[in-house]
Amino acid sequence: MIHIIVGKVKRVLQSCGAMAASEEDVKLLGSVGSPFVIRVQIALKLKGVEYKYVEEKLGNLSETLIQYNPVYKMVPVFVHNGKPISESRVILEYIDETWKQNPILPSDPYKKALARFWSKFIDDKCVAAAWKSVFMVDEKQREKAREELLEALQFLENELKDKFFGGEDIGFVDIAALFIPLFQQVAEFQLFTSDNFPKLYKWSLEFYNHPVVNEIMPSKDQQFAYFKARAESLAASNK
Ligand SMILES: N[C@@H](CCC(=O)N[C@@H](CS)C(=O)NCC(=O)O)C(=O)O
Repeated sequence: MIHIIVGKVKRVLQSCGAMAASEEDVKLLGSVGSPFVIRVQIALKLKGVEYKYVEEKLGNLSETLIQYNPVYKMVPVFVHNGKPISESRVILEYIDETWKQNPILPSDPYKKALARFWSKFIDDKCVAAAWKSVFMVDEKQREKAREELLEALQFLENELKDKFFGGEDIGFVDIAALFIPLFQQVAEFQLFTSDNFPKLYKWSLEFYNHPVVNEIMPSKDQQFAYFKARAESLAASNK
């Protein structure tokens, strides 16, 4: 008798849990092809979190987006139960803390600090140099940025010890670093090969072959369209 009652209680609790999960209001404002948005999409997919995607047009962002992110006026913006969060790395941390399954940050404080350090390094050194190496008008400045980028990639090459930066599974740094293989596809120059950066090269193949990444990564055409829109948006804001 007692186990029948326990079973009933469990089923009621489970259905309450399902209701709570489906009542969550999870929204992502993004722009197709944006590496920063893809970061968030990969994290949500890894966690199995359902969300509503709202497409924004770069250079002509919606009023809603600007209300949510008046400081930077950028995608991605993640909205959880009406509360907006901006900046892709901040969003990743929020997602990891809110949905505990399949963690993307290590629990060990030192390893967590390192993951934060390297993901910041990727944004500060790799992403910045990558943009410049493509968008600078002056050929000399583009060349200088390319050298800076290669220098930064060497640090990452040295840092890569396992299959992924996060070990055997994809983690925070891998997600942050998706910029690199994505950029390789659209850049007119060869960023890394199996000769100059063998570990990064192998990592990029493993990364792309990961079923979640593979499903989320945009097509080449979408990436080109994104880079074109980004270039136009940057040019317009510099006028
Ligand atoms: N640091 C930001 C960078 C986000 C960012 O650069 N977003 C770009 C698109 S990739 C954007 O929204 N630009 C506004 C525009 O071009 O109108 C993050 O990590 O989320």
